[in-house]
Amino acid sequence: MKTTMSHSPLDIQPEVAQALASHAPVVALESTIISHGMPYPQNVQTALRVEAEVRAHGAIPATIAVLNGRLKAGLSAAEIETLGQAGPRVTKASRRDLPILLANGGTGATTVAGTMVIAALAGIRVFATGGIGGVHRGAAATMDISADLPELAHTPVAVVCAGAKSILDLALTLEYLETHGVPVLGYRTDAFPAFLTRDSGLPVDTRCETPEQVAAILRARWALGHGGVVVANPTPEAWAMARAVVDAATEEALAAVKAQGVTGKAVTPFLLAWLNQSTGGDSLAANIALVLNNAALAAQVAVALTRVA
Ligand code: PSU
Ligand code: MN
Repeated sequence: MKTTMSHSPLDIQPEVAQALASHAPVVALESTIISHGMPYPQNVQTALRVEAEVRAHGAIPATIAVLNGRLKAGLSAAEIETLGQAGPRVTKASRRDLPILLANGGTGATTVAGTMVIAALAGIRVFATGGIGGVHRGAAATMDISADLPELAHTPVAVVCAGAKSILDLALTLEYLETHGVPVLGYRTDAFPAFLTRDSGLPVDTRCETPEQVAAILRARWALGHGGVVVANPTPEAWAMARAVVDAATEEALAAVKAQGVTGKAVTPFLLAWLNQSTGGDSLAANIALVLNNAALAAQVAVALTRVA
């Protein structure tokens, strides 16, 4: 039987391709946060504001997704609108979902793991998101560990985030990252942030005061080999929530996951939606503020990376 070499499944938006070719700063952005992480229309508004924030800090944004069986680095506003309107009807695409979407011509919104895969293929080294997935509470029994963590172990992309939500077991999440050699940097903090709150009570590996210090560690990481880095950037003070409020909502949300038998990739979107509802929109407002904050820092880090060390 005659076989042909398949051509690349990756489409890089012309503006992004041009930036990469000229070694100009580019920041990758994920799309699960659009379709599964926030309600419409705030999801679309936020995604467009995040892109503008990246530009305002001197870098080119590349929102990443899978559309009709093609890996996309850089989306149009119309494509972002489509993903936002479709919401959870589009596949939540982590690494294991990518080959299925490619072969079947499917459409998916990429998680941190899925976005890292495509960013690395495109040659993008810096990525901004809200929070990373992690080791779930009770993982010793459920084995529910986000594919974001092994992706951070292997794929050379820096992920700027506000830490991870306290719906997870953050101590075990940091243990996993340590075991797999992933540096966790605190941006102007000594504490690993817990997304809606600024301090999980757990330490980061080192504190950085400037984007240049972050960029120096990224260069050193990649001089030693492959793999990701977590750049943990606490939610701005004005938007951070009280620990007691978040803890109470989290306990309720975890109880609902159990009672309703939610499992697999549905767990994280279910917990996020529950928190948004039970905090009367406060967590959504914080979520939007922290993503914008991460986009600004990621752009500054991408700019610093393009400077000669
Ligand atoms: N945490 C958030 N908001 C999010 C996510 C996580 O606070 O939107 C999304 C990200 O796309 C992340 C994914 O990569 O959930 C993790 O899902 P899972 O736990 O199924 O790997
Ligand atoms: Mn999971």
